[in-house]
Amino acid sequence: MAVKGQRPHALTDVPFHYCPGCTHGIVHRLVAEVIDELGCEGKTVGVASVGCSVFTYNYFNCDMVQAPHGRAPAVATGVKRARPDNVVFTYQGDGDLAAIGAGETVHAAARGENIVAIFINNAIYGMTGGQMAPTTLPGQVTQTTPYGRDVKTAGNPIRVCEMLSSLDGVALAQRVTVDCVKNVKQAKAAIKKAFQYQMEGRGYCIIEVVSTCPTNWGLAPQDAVKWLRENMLPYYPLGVYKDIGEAKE
Ligand SMILES: Cc1ncc(C[n+]2csc(CCOP(=O)(O)OP(=O)(O)O)c2C)c(N)n1
Ligand code: SF4
Repeated sequence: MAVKGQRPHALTDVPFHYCPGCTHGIVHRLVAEVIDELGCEGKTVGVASVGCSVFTYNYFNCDMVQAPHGRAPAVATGVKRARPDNVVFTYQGDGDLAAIGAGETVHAAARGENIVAIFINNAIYGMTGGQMAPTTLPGQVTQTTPYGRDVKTAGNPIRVCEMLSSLDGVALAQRVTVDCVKNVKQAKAAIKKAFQYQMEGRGYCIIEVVSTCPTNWGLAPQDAVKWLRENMLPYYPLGVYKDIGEAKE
C-alpha cells in the first residue's frame, strides 16, 4: 500500500519550534518536497536568515549557512558563484528581506544572481515580538504602531514582487499563499519552478509566501487565516508578476 504524506527526506527529524498556526512549517515542507522531487538534496545549499526561521539550518538535510540579518542574498551570491553547480536558496522573512536586506535583495535581483529567494511575508517582525515591518498593512496595529500604521509618518507598505518584477535580472517573481489545499499546491508548483529555473541558469527567482503570524497578530490560528484572507490578500494579490517562460530547446 502506498503511503501518502510521508515526511520528506530533505527534512531532518527535528521538530519545528514554530508557534501553532505559523505557516513557516508548511513552507519548509514544500521546499523539502521540491528538493526530494528534483533529487538535488546532495547539492543544495540553503541560506538561513535572521528571524523566526533562523533555525532553518536545523530542519533541512542539505548544507545550510546562516547569514547575518538581511545579508542572505550576498551570502547566497558567494556560495553560488563559488559553486555554480550547487542549488542555492535563501529563506527570509519580511523584516530580513524587505527592511535591513532591501538593498541586498534589489541588487542581487538586478544582477540576476542565479539563486532562489523564499520570502515569508507575515506583515510583521515575528521573532523580536511584533514590531512594524515594511509589509505591515496601513492601519495595522503592531508593537511599534499601537494606533495602527499611519502611512503619513510610517510610509506605505512595499509590494516586493511588483517592485522586483521591473528588474531585468529577475526570471520569476510570484506571490503565493498556503491558506488552503489549492493554494498549498500552487505554492509548491511555484517553488519547484523557481528551483528548476535556477538549475537551467535563468536568473534570480523570488517566491513570496503571504504568511501568518498568529502570535504577534494576537489571533488564534483559524482567525489568523481569516485575517490573512480578508486583509493581506487584497493588499498583496496572489499571482505571477514576472516569468521569463520555459527555456527554449
Ligand atoms: C543587524 C541586526 N539587526 C536587528 C536584529 C534583531 N532582529 C532579529 S529578528 C528581527 C526581525 C525578523 O523579522 P522577519 O524577518 O520578518 O522574520 P519573522 O521573525 O517574522 O519570521 C530583528 C529585527 C538582528 N538580529 N541583527
Ligand atoms: S512568532 Fe510568528 S512568525 Fe514566529 S514562529 Fe511564532 S507565529 Fe511564526
